[in-house]
Amino acid sequence: MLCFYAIVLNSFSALFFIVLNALKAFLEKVFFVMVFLSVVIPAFNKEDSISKTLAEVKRSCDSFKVSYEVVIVDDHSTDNTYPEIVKTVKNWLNFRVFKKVKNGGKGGALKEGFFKAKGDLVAFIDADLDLPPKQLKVFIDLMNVYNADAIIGSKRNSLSKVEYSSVRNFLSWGYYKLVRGLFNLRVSDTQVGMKLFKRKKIEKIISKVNSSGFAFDLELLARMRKENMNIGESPIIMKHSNFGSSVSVFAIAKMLKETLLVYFTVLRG
Ligand SMILES: Nc1nc2c(ncn2[C@@H]2O[C@H](COP(=O)(O)OP(=O)(O)O)[C@@H](O)[C@H]2O)c(=O)[nH]1
Ligand SMILES: [Mg+2]
Repeated sequence: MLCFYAIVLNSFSALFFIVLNALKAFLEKVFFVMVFLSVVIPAFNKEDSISKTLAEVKRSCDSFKVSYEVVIVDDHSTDNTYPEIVKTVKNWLNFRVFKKVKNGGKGGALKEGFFKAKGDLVAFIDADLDLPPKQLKVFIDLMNVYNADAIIGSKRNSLSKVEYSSVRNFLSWGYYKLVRGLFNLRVSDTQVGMKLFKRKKIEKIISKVNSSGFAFDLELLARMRKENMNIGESPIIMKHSNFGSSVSVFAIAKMLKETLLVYFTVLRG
């Protein structure tokens, strides 16, 4: 008799676990399918702005009335960025945070965030409020209108409103000329920290991107162009450096080196 009860109990527990696993797989599948928009935010030493940015991203995305998630990648910040993120998002279930064990540059963080993202559309946005997140809605609408594979922000669009220091303006202009000279990209600005992509369209391409610094965006766009993808532009509102900048002489030198590498590997390769 005891043996009979043991067999029944065993069968019930086995059945229970099978049902539980099936339910878990089902919920994961439903949740996976349901995410329309993933917002990826690379964060490096942004302790002053990160909480405000995340709150604003939440407010904006809630107002879009779409299913969304936010993926934050802390690139081994040396200040209080990571604890600030954890404290801010602790009750927001659709916000996930990852911390890199070593600083690897903005491009590396974006790539990691992209592969964690589940949405049909993936947006990259900067971790400060230089670019108000609510304008992402314009990017989504433009993507629909043009059936584009990507919509990228441009400071040079005639409708853009940009507040920028003259030094940064000059550097940006110089980089634009360099990129125009080297690449036939047909975009007016590769570097704005707000971009939107169709995940399925760039999944394979992004895994090939090698630039880990600020030239990541350029390499991704160059590779997309090579595959004849449709890249559209959006006007932006941008007020630079509400919260300081991490663009150093070292970062610029790395970016120029990576840009030349992209020229030789992607274009010529
Ligand atoms: N992951 C990562 N992100 C970075 C790094 N440096 C800058 N960023 C991010 O890149 C974005 C733009 O940087 P920011 O300092 O605001 O530059 P600026 O606005 O162009 O002057 C922000 O989201 C930063 O957190 C880095 O080394 N690693
Ligand atoms: Mg900034």
